[in-house]
Amino acid sequence: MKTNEIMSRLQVKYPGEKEYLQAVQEVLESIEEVYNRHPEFEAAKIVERIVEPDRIFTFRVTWIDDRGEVQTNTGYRVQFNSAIGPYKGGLRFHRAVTPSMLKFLGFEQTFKNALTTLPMGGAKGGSDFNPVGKSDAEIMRFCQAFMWELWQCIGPDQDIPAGDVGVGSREIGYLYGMYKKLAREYNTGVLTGKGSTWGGSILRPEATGFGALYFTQHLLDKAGKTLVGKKIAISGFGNVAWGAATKATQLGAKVIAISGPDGVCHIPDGITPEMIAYMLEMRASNSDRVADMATRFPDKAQFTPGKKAWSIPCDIALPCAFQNELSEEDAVELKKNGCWCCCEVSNMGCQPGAIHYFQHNGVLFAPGKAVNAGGVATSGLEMTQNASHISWSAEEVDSKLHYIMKSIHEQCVRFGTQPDGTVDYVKGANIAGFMKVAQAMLEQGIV
Ligand code: 2IT
Repeated sequence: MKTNEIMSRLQVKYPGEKEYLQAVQEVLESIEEVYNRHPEFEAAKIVERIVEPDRIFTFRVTWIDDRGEVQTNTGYRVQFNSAIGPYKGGLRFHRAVTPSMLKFLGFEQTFKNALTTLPMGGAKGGSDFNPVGKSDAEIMRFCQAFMWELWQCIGPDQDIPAGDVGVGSREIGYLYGMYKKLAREYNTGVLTGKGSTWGGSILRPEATGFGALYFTQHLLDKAGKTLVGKKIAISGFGNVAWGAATKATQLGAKVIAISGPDGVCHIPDGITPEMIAYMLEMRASNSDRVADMATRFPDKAQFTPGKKAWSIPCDIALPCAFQNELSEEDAVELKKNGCWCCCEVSNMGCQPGAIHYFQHNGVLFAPGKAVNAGGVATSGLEMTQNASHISWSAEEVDSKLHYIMKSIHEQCVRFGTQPDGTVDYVKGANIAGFMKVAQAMLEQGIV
């Protein structure tokens, strides 16, 4: 296969699907060489098949806002690939959601899930519903209306959604409540990220951020460094940023910045447990404003409007917000200010130019599909607990999460070690994920 030829075909077929084409290009560039050593992949047209979702459901979601006005949004579920297990992946509620965004996320999810060591296929879904400024009652009515359509596409052995941007445990609660009413099925395994008293796994809320820091520890260890005393800049203040800030602080690092769409909060002495707890309140308020942190803790945090987390000098950058949030310009500024490591926690958080810059200027870099896989891995652990009607302790879940992140790091090293001994984590993650899915597709014939 030739990446350029496949990309040209996809560009004609899916013009304007920017995020999807970007995600596919990154994976194909990484795997081309290995792929071409396997004529059996070529014969079964694995690449042509793996870049296409199995199916996409699109549906209208109509609901009534607090003023009594009728509102209409669009809902989607992209079932991308089921070669290694049932469809699995989150739901994103954000005003910018498009089929392109969900296709990129479903494609990434397929390889990420393969890295977790657990049997899960890839999927993603969501809606262009904008949660910013919505009341709790509006969120509930929207979730119920969304599930009215979605329930027919999902099931505990078929497709298991979870949260993503704009969907946390509150939304999963409303979605699950409606699913039960419609399906008359009381198997908790249909969604993950549930509340801990009704089937949710302990540590699932923390898992993406915790897993990201465990991965970072392994990466630093391999490079002969440690987290202790390091300054960390985090973008975002949602669920993922919260988990990352919690674990980074526990492990002895200092989180000196968090950010939002309105600007950045500089926290020179490092974030405190009270401030970390306040991140949850900020997320629950649906105001999408990080400035509130500086208002609440004026002695500790200084807010600068319009600036990103990447403007604050740090050792390690952890993008935890949204795709393409870190540009090449940001990468240059980070490096100039002393940053020497970037672990991508958001899905495709770094633009291709930023990754290229990091990799060619001595900045350690690891991609989201490896770094953030602890979230979906713990969803997989939640599915296991649901299927066997048991509940594991925090210690049990944490040790399994630890083991999984170690294994993901090992897979990256195995497939990504370069002739000079350094590790290309992008290549490593993409090849490891791809080989597993491709091999499964091959063994299951032309379907
Ligand atoms: O991007 C992701 O991996 C998630 N949003 C979590 C998906 C899941 O099914 O837990």
